[in-house]
Amino acid sequence: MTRRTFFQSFLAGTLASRFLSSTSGVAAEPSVAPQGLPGTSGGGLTGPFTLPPLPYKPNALEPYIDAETMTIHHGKHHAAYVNNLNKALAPYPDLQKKSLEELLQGLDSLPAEIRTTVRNNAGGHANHSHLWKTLANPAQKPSGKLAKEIDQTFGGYEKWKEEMSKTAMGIFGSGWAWFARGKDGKLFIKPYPNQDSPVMEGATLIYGIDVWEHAYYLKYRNLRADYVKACLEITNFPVA
Ligand code: MN3
Repeated sequence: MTRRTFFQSFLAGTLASRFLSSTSGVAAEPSVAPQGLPGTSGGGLTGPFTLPPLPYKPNALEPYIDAETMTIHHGKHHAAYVNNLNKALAPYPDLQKKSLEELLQGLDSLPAEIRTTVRNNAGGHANHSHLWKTLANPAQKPSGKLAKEIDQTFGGYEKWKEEMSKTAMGIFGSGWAWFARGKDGKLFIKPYPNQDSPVMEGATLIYGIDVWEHAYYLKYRNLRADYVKACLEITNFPVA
């Protein structure tokens, strides 16, 4: 069985077929409601938020991140955050008009019964939507003004990588190491638990390392350090 055949039979769901079709050049199937994930969305629910397509093929980041991990991470995990968020917001038409940033920065004002669900799933949707856009193989290193700021703030790109690695390795359990720009304009690197993110503080995401085991366990097993090292080889910084 080829790798591709394996994926197609393994991920025979609607989402996966659409995903594979859209990334392999085959004509996309007509738009259908998102597939329900067991124990999550309840199925067929549409809502204000949608899963963005991966901006490259699932194997584009090999050998650093394998295609199977990318396919499941995007098509199952990220999709579940989107579905769960839509489901939580379904009884609240006014909240459906809010952006991810507005939801994450206004958690305290949300109804108590959906606050944690929105925190986890709007966070997950925002974090992963940013993540896919900021990975590339080969890497696009920081340039221009951002490169200068990284030099000034961290003492150079290699030192920045060390700080990102240390932060990612220091997280106990699931979370993210985020490199971001605060509301005060300053760059920082900080660990966040679960799907929390600098967006909650009004900061702007630049680069994150997802240290949930779902991001690496198929390939790297328990070797988080090797996965973190790989993440720092596929950074995609905008040309600045
Ligand atoms: Mn993840």
